[in-house]
Amino acid sequence: MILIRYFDPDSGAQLGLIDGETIYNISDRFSTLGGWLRYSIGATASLLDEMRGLIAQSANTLPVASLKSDLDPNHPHWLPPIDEQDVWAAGVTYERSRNARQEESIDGGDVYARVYGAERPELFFKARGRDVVGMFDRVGIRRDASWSVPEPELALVINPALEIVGFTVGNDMSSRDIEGANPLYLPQAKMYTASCALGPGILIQPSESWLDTTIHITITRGGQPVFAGEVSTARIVRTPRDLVEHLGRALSFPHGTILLTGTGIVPPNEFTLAAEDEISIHIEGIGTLHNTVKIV
Ligand code: DO4
Ligand code: MG
Repeated sequence: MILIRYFDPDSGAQLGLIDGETIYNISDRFSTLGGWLRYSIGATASLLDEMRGLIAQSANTLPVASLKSDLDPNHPHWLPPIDEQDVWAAGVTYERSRNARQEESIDGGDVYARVYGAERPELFFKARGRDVVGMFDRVGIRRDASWSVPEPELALVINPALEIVGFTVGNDMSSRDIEGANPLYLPQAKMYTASCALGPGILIQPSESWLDTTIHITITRGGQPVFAGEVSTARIVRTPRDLVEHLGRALSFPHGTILLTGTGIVPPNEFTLAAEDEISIHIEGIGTLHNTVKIV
């Protein structure tokens, strides 16, 4: 079952559950994702049954197909599946990410080799919830970067008790030349306008294991594919609990949080994104996140 946020022209941001081709509005029970995450504390075993109960009671429904892709405020459209939360990210959790970062580093990138095998994972702040881009919105590439890539990532949805209650699709947009010049430039390579996309919705699946799935990405330019890649989540070298435990060791999340879990797909070194490129990230079992690139 997929939990979404969407915009309704008459009533603003709404929460809904998707079952089949129908959205069941649950905003009279939960007005925010933060409220839903707080409610889920200690309730993970019965969460899905309770959501099925809400679907059975919902009198307010609309077809999924009625959510427009142009984000026109006069029509219902998708919103990113985040509100009061912030987004955090883990890095160098796949061998492919470690190798690519060592290649892009002007000094050989020993730090990436060290963190890949270390007990403590790399974790960094990615975006405020209000800055996250949703389905069909535009992601940014920096105007001062020469080498920009998307990072398609499985994202964990975490409640204030650090319980993993679901998964969504994420894009950790990155400037490889800026990070490659010096790892201390990581915040500039990773945190800028429209650098984080999430969506289309949250697969409600309380779990201590990785979703056993494949992440796919396709990038098209002028209607032609210019890059495609895929990776299995079985290739992540950390466990979800390891990442969440480190994230929550000395930091609390009263509204919950979303954690990107690292990329295992890096385009070849000669590839860089351009304005108007179309990025589609599909995670089997969750959905497909579509975004267009803009320069920021
Ligand atoms: O070490 C820099 C960032 C790593 C990252 O974002 C990733 O591996 O996905
Ligand atoms: Mg990343």
